[in-house]
Amino acid sequence: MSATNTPVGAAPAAPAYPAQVTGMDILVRALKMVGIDTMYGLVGIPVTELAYIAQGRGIRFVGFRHEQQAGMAAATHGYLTHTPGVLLTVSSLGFLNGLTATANATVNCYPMIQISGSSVREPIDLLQGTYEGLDQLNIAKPLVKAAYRVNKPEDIPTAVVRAYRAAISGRPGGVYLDVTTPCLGAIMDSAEADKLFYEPIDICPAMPPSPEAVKRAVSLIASARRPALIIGKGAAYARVEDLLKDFVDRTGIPYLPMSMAKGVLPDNGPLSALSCRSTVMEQADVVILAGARLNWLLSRGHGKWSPDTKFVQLDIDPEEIDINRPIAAPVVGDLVSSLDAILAALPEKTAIDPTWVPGLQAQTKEKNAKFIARLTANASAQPMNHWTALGAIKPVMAANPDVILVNEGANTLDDTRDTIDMILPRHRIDCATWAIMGMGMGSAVGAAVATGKSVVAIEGDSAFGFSGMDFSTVCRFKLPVTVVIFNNGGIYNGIGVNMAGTSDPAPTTLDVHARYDKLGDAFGAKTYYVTTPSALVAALTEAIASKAPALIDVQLGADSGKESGHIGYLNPAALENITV
Ligand code: ADP
Ligand code: TZD
Ligand code: MG
Repeated sequence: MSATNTPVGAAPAAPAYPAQVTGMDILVRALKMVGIDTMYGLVGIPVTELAYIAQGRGIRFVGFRHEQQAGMAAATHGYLTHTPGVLLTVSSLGFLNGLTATANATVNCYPMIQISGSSVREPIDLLQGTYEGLDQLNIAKPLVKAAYRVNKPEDIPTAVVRAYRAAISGRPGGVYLDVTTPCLGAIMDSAEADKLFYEPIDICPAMPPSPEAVKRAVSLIASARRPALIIGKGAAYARVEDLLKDFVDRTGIPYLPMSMAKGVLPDNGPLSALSCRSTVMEQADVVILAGARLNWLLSRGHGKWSPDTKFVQLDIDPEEIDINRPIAAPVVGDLVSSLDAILAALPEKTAIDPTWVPGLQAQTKEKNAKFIARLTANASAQPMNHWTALGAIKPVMAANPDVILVNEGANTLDDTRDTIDMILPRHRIDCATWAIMGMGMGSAVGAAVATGKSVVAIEGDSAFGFSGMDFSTVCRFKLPVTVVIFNNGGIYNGIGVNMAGTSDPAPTTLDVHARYDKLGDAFGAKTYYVTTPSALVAALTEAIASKAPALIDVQLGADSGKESGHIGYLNPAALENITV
C-alpha cells in the first residue's frame, strides 16, 4: 500500500512475508487467522522479537510491569469480548507469574490463552541446568483447562486453533500453549508455510439442551409459587441479557444477580430482588440458576437455603450439575440455546403466588431506605469511612452508567458491591470466584483496551498494593482509567495490634498516611488526595470526564472497616488460647 492511500491515523500496512519465515512469523499469522487482535504480556528471551513481529503485523501489544497483571488483562479481555484474551510470557518465573492469572481465569470460566516461550527441551528433561529451564507444560496442566506444547513450526497453526477452541468452547477457561525456543526460531520456506494455515469452521459451536431437559424445566417453572432467578457471570459472559429480560417480562419472576452479573438486568428494576437475598434463600420454592454455580458464594446450597427449594440449573457444563445439592431440572447447554428453547416452551400462565413479588418489592423499599440512611449518616464526620466515601461515589457512578467498574478489597469490595447499582451488563469486574486480591490494574487495563470504555477501579489500599505498579501501564497506554484507593491503612482496617508488643506493625497494618496520589504523579497521571465527600465527588467527576489516567487517594480513618479472616469458629477449643 502506498503512503497516499493509507487512511489518516491507521497503522501502515504490514510488509509482505519474505521468502523464508520463522516460527514467530507463523505464530503471529496463525493468531491473526483466528481473529486475535490484542496481546498482553511482558517480553524478554525468547519472546521479545515475537512481540515486535506481532505489533508489526497489526496485533496490539500491551506491555506490562508484571505478568500476573498482563494475565488478568487477557482474562478480562476474554470475558468481555467472548474471544480468548492472549497473554505472552517468558520462560520460568515469567511463565509462573502469568500462570496465576491463567489458573484464576480457569476457575472463573474466562477464556484466555497463555503463550509462553520455553527453553530447549533436552537439557530441561535431563535437568542439565539450561537458561530458565522449567518443565512448564507439566506445571501448567493441573491448573488450566487444556495445555499443549508445540515443538515444530509446521504444527503452530494447528496448535493455535486447538488452544483457541479449548479456551472458548464448552465451559470457557484458561489454556496454556508452550512454544519452545527452537520452534520460535526455526525457519521455513514461506511457500511451504502458506499451506499450513486454515480457517477453523464453527470455532465455538452452539450446544443446545435436550428437549426432555427443557420440558422438565418448563413444567417446574410453570408450577412454581415463589420462583426466583439467580443470574451468574456465565450469563453476563454469554450475552443473554435480552433473553433474560424476555423471560422475566413474560413470567414476572424476580431476579437476583451474583456480583459480576449485576447489570445483566438492571439492579434497580421492578423485579430486582437484590436486597432480598435471605428471603429468596429461605422462601423460594423454585430457583433458576442461569450461569451461576451453587458454590461457596451461594452457601453451596445449604445454610439459609430451604431444604425444600427445587433448582433448575442452566449451565454448559454437565459436571456442574448436582455438585452440592440434587438439581431437579438440569438444562445442560449453552445459555442462548437453552433460554431460546425455554422461552419457546413457556406457557401463557404460570402459578406464581400473587403476593410473592409485592412482598419482595415492599422489603426492597424498606431495606433501600435503611441503606441510604446508612450512607448519609455522619456524612460530615472526619475522617471519612467506607460508607461516606461510597455515598459520595454513588451519584457520580449513577451519572456515568457506561463506565466499567473494577473492584477489589475486603470491606472495599463488599461495601462497593452493595452501594453501586449496575444498570448495564458486563460493567462490573471483581475478585470473583476465588476472592483474590491482585486483579485490579490488569483488569482495568484489559477492560479499557477491550471495550474502549472508561473504567473506574475502586481498590482497597491492600488490594491496590498487589498490582499498583501496573498503574504505570494505564499511564503509558493513556487509558481512560480512574483508580480510586480507599486508604484505611490496612488489610480490613489500620488498627490492628501487634500481639508481641514490639514496634513491628500488626499483620494487618499498612500505611494510613501513605500518599498513593504521589505514585500516580510519578507516571504523569492526574492525581487527587481527598479527605471530604465533596472533594471526592469533584475529583471523580473530573477524572471520569477527562478520559485520561487518574488516581484518587481517598483518605479514610484507620478504624473504618471490619476485620475478617478468623477461623476460630472451626475449632474453638484448640484456638481458645489465641485471643485478639
Ligand atoms: P457466579 O460467580 O456469577 O455465580 P460462576 O462463575 O460461579 O458465576 O458460574 C458461571 C457458570 O456459567 C459456570 O458454571 C459455567 O460453566 C457457566 N457458563 C459459562 N458460559 C456459559 C454459556 N455460554 N452457557 C451456559 N453456561 C455457561
Ligand atoms: N492474597 C490474595 C492473593 N488474595 C487474598 N484474598 C488475600 C491475600 C487475603 N485478603 C483478603 O481476602 S481481602 C485482603 C486480603 C489481603 C485485603 C483487604 O484490605 P483492603 O480492603 O485494604 O484491600 P479494606 O477496605 O481495608 O477491607
Ligand atoms: Mg484497607
